[in-house]
Parts: sequence; structure tokens; C-alpha cells
Amino acid sequence: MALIFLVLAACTPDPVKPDDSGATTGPADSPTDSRPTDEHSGDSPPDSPTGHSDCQPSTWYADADADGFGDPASPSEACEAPAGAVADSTDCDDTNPAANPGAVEVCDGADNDCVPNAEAGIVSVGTSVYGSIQEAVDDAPEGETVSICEGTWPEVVVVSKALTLHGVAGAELTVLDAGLPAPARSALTIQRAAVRVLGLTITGGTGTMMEGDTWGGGVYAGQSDGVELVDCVVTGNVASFGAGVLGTGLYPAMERLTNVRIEGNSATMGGGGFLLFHAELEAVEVTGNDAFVGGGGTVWYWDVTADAATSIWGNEAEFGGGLYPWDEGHWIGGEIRDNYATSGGGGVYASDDSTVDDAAILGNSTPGPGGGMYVQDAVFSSSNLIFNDNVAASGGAVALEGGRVSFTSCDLGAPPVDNSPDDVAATYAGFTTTYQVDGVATFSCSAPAGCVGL
Ligand SMILES: [Ca+2]
Ligand SMILES: [Ca+2]
Ligand SMILES: [Ca+2]
Ligand SMILES: [Ca+2]
Repeated sequence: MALIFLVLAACTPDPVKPDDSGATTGPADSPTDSRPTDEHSGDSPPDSPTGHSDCQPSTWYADADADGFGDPASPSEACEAPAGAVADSTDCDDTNPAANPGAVEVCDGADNDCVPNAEAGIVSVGTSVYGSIQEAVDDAPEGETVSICEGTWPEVVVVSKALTLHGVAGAELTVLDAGLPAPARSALTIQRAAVRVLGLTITGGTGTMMEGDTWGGGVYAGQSDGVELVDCVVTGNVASFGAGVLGTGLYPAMERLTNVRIEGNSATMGGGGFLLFHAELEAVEVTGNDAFVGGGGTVWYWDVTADAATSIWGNEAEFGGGLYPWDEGHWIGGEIRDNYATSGGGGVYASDDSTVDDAAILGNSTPGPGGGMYVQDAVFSSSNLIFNDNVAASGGAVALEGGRVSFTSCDLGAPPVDNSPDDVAATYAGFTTTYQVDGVATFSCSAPAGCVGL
């Protein structure tokens, strides 16, 4: 207010006779404007330093974000525009230079064009707007962010450069739907690029055809430079292998999944939820997926590390309801819980040389061997596993058949959370020996000695 008062005082040095012509402010030396009042005809001051002896004040509006459009809520009266003010009064958000009546509506969570509306159906990169995710991906410079607003996007997307795909309204409202039942189309294909995907639901994919099988129904990241999925949902996809997510980054590239739910995907071969080579999982939930092997997930070569908030639960397979570490796969961490296998290995099944460490294997079941884990003809090792409440026909915790295995510091359960039957069934040369163990044990099993340390 003080500023406005000073401005008004400077512009009206003396009472001015109203201009009955109705004219707006004219030149300072025009007869109309410089006409002195009767009372002060002799001592009227000369023209002000600005060249205006008097004026008709106009209304100005603060333009705090300097986009040329003023804030209707902050008017002021002055002869000339005060600093940072404009004559326009149509800015709907004077804190955002990307919001004004001249702006293009883009997908940024803000009302850009001052037409109150949802952003639904918009994909944008910077100030460019596109009709599909793929068009935006194709046009976006490397390293840019493709912003995807609320809506269901009926397309398949292929990305072959480093980009971020960002579902601005989050995965619940932003859906990439490849539209089953078209054969052999991954919903999102990432080729030899480091791509970050945020806030997207990925569904309806049927995988990429290779050598007679389909791979990566939802996300196909074959030979990627590392794909990051954050706050995403991958659901309702099918493939032979890796129905939800296939990530086979070229070492040392890895996939990183953070706060991702992989749910209700179906593989006819391996990895209902995922098939991964090299990955880090944080707060990942893999549930309700099914497969021939590895209902929740299949780990193939290299390492997949899961944090304690990652859970593979409620999946189903013929072998390995939760997990199937494949050819030299190494699984570390997480919880493998309440999975079911129709033939063996309710939680985990391994028939290739592999390792599983630092995981909790809880409440899994099968009508076959190995409620928690079934290892068949493999060179296999495990450490720091916890087996509780797993149920099977034989080997409630672990069933072994052939091969050479070692278990280090593994908790085989004790009442009231023991496995049933309790606990290890080892079959070598056609003979099965069962071992009941309470608590932590370190042991190894191979022919012809059977299990040593139990
Ligand atoms: Ca403004
Ligand atoms: Ca603005
Ligand atoms: Ca917007
Ligand atoms: Ca036990």
C-alpha cells in the first residue's frame, strides 16, 4: 500500500480539474492535461521529471512470474506500469510462467492454458504435445522426459534411446495397454538403452517373439543398458518367458525395480512375474502370477538382489511356485511366501547350478516334494535362509534329489512355525532319508554320503 500511495502522490502533484472530455491520458503538454486549476494558476509546478504533469491512472496487475500476464488479485493504480506489473489481468497462476492464457496445455500437473480442465489424454515433452506415447518417444531428444498424463494408452511402445517415461498422475491412472490378444507384442520394449519408467501401469502385452517363444509380455528389456521401473504396476501380461518383466541387461547393466507391483501375469514356460539376469529389487511385490516354472520369478545368470520389503507371494507354478533360479542364477534376499507348486518346490525349485541366500521362505506348499524348496540334480548352495510353515508331501522345508548341495546357517524351523513334514528329505540312489531339525543348521548333501551335518 505504501508503494501505491507514493506512486499516486508522484503522479498527482496538485488537484487536477476533471477532464470532462473523457479522453484517456494524453501527452503531458497537451492543452487538456496541462490546464491548471483556477486556484493555483500562478504557482502550478512545471512538468514533472517524467514529462507528465498529471495523468489518468490506469490499473496494473502484478506479474510475479514475468510471463506477461498479470495476477487479477493484485491490482494497483498508476499512470505508468510499476516495475513487475502489466496491464493484463488474466494470469490464472502468477507463480508459474508456464501457466497463462497463451500457454499450451502440457502434461505437468498444472493448468497451463487457464482453461480449467483435466490433463487427461495428454503426452508431452517440454512444450510439445503428442497424440501417443510412441510419437513423443520418437521425437524426444535423448535424455528428455516424456510426460504421460492420466488415461489409458492403447499402444505398444518401443524405446531405443535414454529417456524417462513419467506417468505424472501415477500408475493407478496412467495405463499403457498393449491390448491383448494380439500375438507377440511386448507392451514396452526397451532396446539397448538406459530407460527410466515412473508411475505407469503396463498391461496387455504378449511378448516379443524369439526362437519360437515369446519373451517379456509387459516389459521386454533385452540387452538393455539398464532399465529402472519406479512406482509401476505390471499386470495382465502373458509370454512364454518373463510374462511381466523380462530384463536381460548386458552385464554389468542391471534392472532396478523400486516400489513395483508385478501381479497377475502368466508365463507358459518360465517366470510368470519376471525373468531377470541382473537386478536390484526394492519394495517389489510379485503376486498372483503363474508359470510352468517359477510362478513369481525366474533368475537366470548373475545376481538378483531383493531388499527385506520385497515379497514374492501367492504365485503358482508346476515347479517353483515362488522362484526358480536358473542356470547359474543367484538370488539374494526378500521374502518368498505362500506360493504353491502343483508338482514340487512350493517356494523354490532349482534344477540348475544356482544359489539362494538371505531369504525368508515361509508358508509355501506343494502336494509334491519340497514345501519350501526342491532341488533336483543340481549343484546348489544356500546360506542364511529361514524356512517356516512350509508344507509338502515330503521335505516340508527342503527336498533334495540327486546333485550336490550345501546349506550354511539355515533355520529349518521349530514349533510353532515348523515345516511339515519336518524338515529335510534327501533322495540319493533311489533311497530317501528324512531329517528333522529344529533351528539353525549347516549341512551338505551328496551321493553316496547323503546329508552331513544333520
Ligand atoms: Ca504472470
Ligand atoms: Ca503465469
Ligand atoms: Ca498442464
Ligand atoms: Ca524343523
